Amino acid sequence: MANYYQKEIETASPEQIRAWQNERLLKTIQHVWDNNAYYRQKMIDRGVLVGDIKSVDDLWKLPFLTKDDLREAYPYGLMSAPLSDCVRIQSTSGTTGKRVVAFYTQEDIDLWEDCCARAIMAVGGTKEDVVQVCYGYGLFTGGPGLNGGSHKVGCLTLPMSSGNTERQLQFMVDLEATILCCTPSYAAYLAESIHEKGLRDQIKLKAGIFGAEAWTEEMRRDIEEKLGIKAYDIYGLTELSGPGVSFECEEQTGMHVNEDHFIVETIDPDTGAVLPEGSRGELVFTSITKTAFPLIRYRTKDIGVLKREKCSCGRTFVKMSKPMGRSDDMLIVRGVNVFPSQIEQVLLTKGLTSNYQILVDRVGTTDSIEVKVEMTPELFSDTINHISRKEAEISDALKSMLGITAKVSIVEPKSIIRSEGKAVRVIDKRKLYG
Ligand code: DLL
Repeated sequence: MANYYQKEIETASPEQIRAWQNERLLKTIQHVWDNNAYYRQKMIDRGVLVGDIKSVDDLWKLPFLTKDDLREAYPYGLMSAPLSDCVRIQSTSGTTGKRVVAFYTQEDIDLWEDCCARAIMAVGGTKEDVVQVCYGYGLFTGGPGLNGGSHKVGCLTLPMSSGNTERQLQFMVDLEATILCCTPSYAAYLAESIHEKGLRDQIKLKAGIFGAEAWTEEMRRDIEEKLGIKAYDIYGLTELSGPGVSFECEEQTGMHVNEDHFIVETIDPDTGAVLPEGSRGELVFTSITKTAFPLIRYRTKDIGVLKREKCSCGRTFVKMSKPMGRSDDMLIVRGVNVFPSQIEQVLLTKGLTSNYQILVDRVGTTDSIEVKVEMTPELFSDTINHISRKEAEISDALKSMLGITAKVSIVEPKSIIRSEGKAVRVIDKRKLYG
């Protein structure tokens, strides 16, 4: 039986959802026009006035917003409510350039937490559950978002934040946590530690809500098997609120976009043309219920596909595929596009783990790519010969997946640094040379 936080909304008819979107879009555009000089100027430059937008069908007329706009308008340029109405900021972990800062009124936080509550209930969460939140707290949205959602459902919430794995495991066992919220890479690390400490029989987890970074279906199966749970995906970004822009239901076949709060489009990343639903493209979101920091046609750089079909859970919101990788994450090696997720898929299919790292370098004018992956306990007792054969086998599989040759090195257990938040999968030394 499907479990909902706001059943009438989550299962509303497509006509009803469209009606909400039309009404809220118009309200948002008017609000932004009145309160945000930066976006108003963008509209004027594009020759669009408020009156030109009569419904969602006119969305394409509006200018895009990008992360560069957010950086340019930093810190207050895209705030659309008086400072006195704003109660919180969150920020991206951006390592280069200016950070992106998002603002929230109390109502914005409230609606965001509702989205996270929907995600928790979609995985079967009820007030009987004990939710262990080990996303980072603070500026990162993962901890605060899921924490708020868990409170709304009425779950006992463990605000662990990231790191301190020993303590995570102690609370997980002692307090009998049933739902785990963290990045998939940290979930894999926790699973590994649980096995090493022989705690598998003492944990009561039934579900995990994992997101904030790309992860493959192979990694999902690996985590599910190791922890004996169902692993669900959750997507979001700071600029749009945080986690809960979309979330997976029991069907585990893509994430329902909270369409009463966000309108989603897919566009051709090169031309900006809107693509029909079902085509692979860059995901673009328009927030339609936010006050402090509404974003119109925000380009995420995440590549995905939208599917509007009947879901067995009863939800009517459109589903987005797992983002197939950010256009930012894509490596171009010897002219070939390489996504880390493709490499992960090969490694896991070949019986290795998600403890891997991709090193890209350039010698002279030639790019080189090396994949380091840790040995599994089975391989550890194998002969050097056998390990070399395994390396060659993986290299062949990568060649057929990517079309280029990658050096594969099976390295000692525990030699690749574990991640407590978003994993760093790629070290691109070419960038160091400028
Ligand atoms: O990662 C918000 C979040 C927290 C989502 C916890 C889910 C769970 P940012 O740090 O601003 O926000 O990063 C946003 O992370 O544009 C995607 O590229 C990536 N991302 C987020 N969720 C997923 C996911 C949070 N489920 C950026 N799968 C986004 C793949 C994801 N990538």
